[in-house]
Amino acid sequence: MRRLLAVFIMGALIIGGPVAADAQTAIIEEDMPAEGGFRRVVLVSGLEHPWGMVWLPDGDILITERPGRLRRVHAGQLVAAPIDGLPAVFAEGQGGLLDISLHPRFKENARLFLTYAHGRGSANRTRVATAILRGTLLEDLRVVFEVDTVKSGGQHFGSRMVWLPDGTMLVTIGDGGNPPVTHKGEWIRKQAQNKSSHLGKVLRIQDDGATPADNPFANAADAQTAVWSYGHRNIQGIVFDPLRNAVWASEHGALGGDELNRIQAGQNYGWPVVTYSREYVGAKKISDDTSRPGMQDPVVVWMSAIAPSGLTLYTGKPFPRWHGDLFVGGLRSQDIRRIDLDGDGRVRGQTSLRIGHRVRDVRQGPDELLYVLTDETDGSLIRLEPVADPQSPSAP
Ligand SMILES: [Ca+2]
Repeated sequence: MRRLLAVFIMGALIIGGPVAADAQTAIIEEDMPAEGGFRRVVLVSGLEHPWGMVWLPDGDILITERPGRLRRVHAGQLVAAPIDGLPAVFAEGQGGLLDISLHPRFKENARLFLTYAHGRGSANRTRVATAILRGTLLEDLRVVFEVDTVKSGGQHFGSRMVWLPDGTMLVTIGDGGNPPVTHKGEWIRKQAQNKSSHLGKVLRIQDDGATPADNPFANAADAQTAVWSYGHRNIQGIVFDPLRNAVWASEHGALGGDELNRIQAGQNYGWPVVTYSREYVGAKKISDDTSRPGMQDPVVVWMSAIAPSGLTLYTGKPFPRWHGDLFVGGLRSQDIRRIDLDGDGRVRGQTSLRIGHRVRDVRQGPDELLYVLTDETDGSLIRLEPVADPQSPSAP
């Protein structure tokens, strides 16, 4: 990559022990060079804080709006009436109706899944619900999972969903919020290290909300059985990578210290014991340590926060240069970061797809183009389409 301004630090130098050859962290200190070869086409506008999207088998798109509505895009047009039958949501701060996902056997059962914030300002939590989509209506709405630990305030609900090839689902849950939010007399964010709380975790559940018997802590006395990985602050991007049989997640830090992690079952990703982040108030270091034995180092750290939300792996043909790369949405950076990966998942470089709006979600559509949701009162669905790019070796 041209002008890759990243510092690669060998994990061995930090933790002093044997590490795998690929145990390194790309620490991004500066803006990345702009990626070319695409144009932005606004397909739909007038979406109020859109958060997640999914394609139906007929090509229609369902889009969640954080205030609590589910919208349908049919034949390229936003259907005026929202879908009926949605659950009531706690729509304050970062809360509301959040992610959406189709059951792996949607064609047979018409089941979709929603995550949302439930409750009130003084007591709320993330829920996962499922319902059957019939035309303009959700039927048989059922809550299949809810976070065990009740929190206050409007921060850190997570909550992206992704299905694994075995038919189980990963769902991301935030740490409960920044100081001064407390739980049992200490900062609630410490719950990210407490395996007996769902806060600050990636969870693995079945489609009925039960926990699979082969979860890493299924038989541990001191853990919630749904825990898949822990030590997370707030993950709003997760994707399964079939090319490398890996799970990737983008995670909000506090002031600086946003992360991309390769998520492995049973592992501790450090928050808030190890982190590059600083406190919002006073910019004080949250920890003196950025790495410790027994904790997983991030693959990428953004020292100037991009505020990552939405993550996808590009596997299409229209952008051959991007094949096998990760695309990370940035709310604060108002761009999408292309993480150029080699076949083993090592970072080769990073570029910026300038969007000019807060990016809440980025996905690959069935037409193998990239689709973007912008987090605004008048938010948009944008499609990225290829154009001739002089940088591309295949360009004329
Ligand atoms: Ca971490």
